[in-house]
Amino acid sequence: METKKRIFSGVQPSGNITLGNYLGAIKNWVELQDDYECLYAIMDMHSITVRQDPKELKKRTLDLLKIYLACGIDPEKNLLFVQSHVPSHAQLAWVLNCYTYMGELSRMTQFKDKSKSHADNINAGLFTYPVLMAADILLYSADLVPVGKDQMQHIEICRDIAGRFNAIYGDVFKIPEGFLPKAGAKVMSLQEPLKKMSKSDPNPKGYISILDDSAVIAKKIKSAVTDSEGVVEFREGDEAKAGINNLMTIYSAVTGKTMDEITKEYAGAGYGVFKSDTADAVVEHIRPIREEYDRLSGDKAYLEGIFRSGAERAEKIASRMVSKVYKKVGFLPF
Ligand code: AQP
Repeated sequence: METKKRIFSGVQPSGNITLGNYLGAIKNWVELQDDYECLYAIMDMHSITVRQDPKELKKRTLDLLKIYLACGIDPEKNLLFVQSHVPSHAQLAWVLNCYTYMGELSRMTQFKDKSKSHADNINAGLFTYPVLMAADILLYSADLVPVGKDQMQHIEICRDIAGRFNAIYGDVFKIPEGFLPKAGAKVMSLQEPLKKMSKSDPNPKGYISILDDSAVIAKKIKSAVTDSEGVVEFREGDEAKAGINNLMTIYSAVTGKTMDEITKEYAGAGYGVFKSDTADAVVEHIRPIREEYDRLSGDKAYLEGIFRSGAERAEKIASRMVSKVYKKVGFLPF
């Protein structure tokens, strides 16, 4: 029997899950769950590289599990767990830290961006974030890692670290591949369309949260920054069109229409109509997610069962890899 390829991915519970997180990652995961063996984690350890309110973090962790389920991730088919419940992540990350260079980490765009936006807290964890991410992936010998474009640089460094380790100790780690969605790989801020949409954006008008209500979504899309040309046309790389390119990306991702089809549909129509239809399409797309999320909110025991069994099953796989790595580097077994 042919064994399925393995997938690992995750999202940090560091804010309100955005349409960017959904289109760039979670929506894609749902499409992959039948053809791959999938592990989807809630990356709480990553999230504390930026200060979090402990109460909020706890709440958001459970909320994110509900979002995974509400988006259609089936807990019977996939392994769902919380990163901090599986100690192997921290254990492997430490070893990999010793096989990662300061120079390569200092080139990471996310580190540079977050050092600017959190200038009062440039901590070592923020710097070594990609090493923990490499551990997350390599622990499970994942073949593929579905991510948005912003995370591709971290996949590259993960591949470099794994290759370096393998060159010294033999074939220990599987070298993973990044996997981008067809549409929505990079959703931009609605207010600053040259910046990516982020859940930690201090301006909530810049992002759409999966849990925003319909009126809020419509208002945010209607006030999205565009240009004065009034032509609904996708022009890759044209900074002046960044706002409209972004809205077209969103519209295309939720309706499945191509850019050409959208351009034809809105020829001569102007931005008002297009924005209004985009808002409707997003609201309709999100509505069932929101409803399922609300339904799940009343079932704490069910959620707890999922993350408990997920952690046990994940640790079983991950601890085998940690033992192998410990042996390779020469730690005394006990
Ligand atoms: N704007 C985006 N467009 C497409 N994909 C995106 N992703 C994030 N933003 C976009 C993808 O979502 C997944 C989870 O991301 P994460 O939570 O691990 O961290 P992130 O990439 O740093 O996401 P945020 O929203 O920007 O979080 P904060 O503000 O906390 O840093 C990843 O697959 C990512 O590619």
